[in-house]
Amino acid sequence: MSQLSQTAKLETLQAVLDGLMRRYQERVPDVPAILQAMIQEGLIARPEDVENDHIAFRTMGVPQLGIASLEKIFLHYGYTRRDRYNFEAKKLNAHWYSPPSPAFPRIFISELRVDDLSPTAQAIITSYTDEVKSDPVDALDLDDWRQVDEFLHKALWRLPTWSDYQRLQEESEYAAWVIYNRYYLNHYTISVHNLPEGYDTIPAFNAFLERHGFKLNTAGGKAKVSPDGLLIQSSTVAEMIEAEFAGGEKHKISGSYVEFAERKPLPQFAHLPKSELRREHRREGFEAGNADKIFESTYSHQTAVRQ
Ligand code: OOG
Ligand code: NI
Repeated sequence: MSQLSQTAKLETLQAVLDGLMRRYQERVPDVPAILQAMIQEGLIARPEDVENDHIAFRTMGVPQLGIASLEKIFLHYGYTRRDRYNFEAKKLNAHWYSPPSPAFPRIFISELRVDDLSPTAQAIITSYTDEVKSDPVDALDLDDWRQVDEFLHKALWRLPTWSDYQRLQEESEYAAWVIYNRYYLNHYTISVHNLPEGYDTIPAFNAFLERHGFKLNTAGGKAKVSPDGLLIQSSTVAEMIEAEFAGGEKHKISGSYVEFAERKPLPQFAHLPKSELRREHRREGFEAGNADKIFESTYSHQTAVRQ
């Protein structure tokens, strides 16, 4: 049973999100650079004016970790589990979560189906994840934001070796990403549909980003469009981070990226003027076909343009 009132819970959630965003902005220089370009062209007055459509995490699908563990944090703060997605070729599962109030971003959590990998890759992954003996979220006081903040940014297992990282990457780029980056925020998502005209669609916003020199993920085309045409997404290619591996060896690897989302009004609200459109009037949820390509924002065939 939680001891906190609903208001105190939302304050705790806000503190956890602020902590995630602080580390994320430091690790992804594209974030402050994009916000600066948006201010410079008059799209927003302050960074806080950006609407964050959703944030995303990646996890290792082993019994004591994975979606079932990480989601407990956000369910505790009032998030609701929504649709499940299955990415056959990438061997991933995912869920999205709707927030306790529209003031908070949606959350997307995916997990690697470790059991579906080769015995060699499974042995590498479990040699790290076996260091976590029981579900670590169960040991946290979720009403204490400092405990959650520390947990989300601490090492869950020893520093990987460069050879393990490379072996995993051959078989699953996602696995390699998680073995190093763990629960660091994978991306946050700038909502474009409420921006001024000329910037409020994904094709227009992509043009703005490219004019400023940002590199977009081209997998499946720069704009990923849902079959109903109402959810359009794009993303930058992940930032390269200087990563220290076991033994002090350093290599540049994929870190996190930035996503952009346009949610068009549902057909029954399409007649409303833009000023009257609220979140509930627009396309909700996610789209497996779009997500499948957005995952590739950290894959080497995309990050090659950053090397
Ligand atoms: C998540 C990719 C999917 C979306 O909005 O559909 C996604 C990831 O790269 O971990 O973010
Ligand atoms: Ni996303």
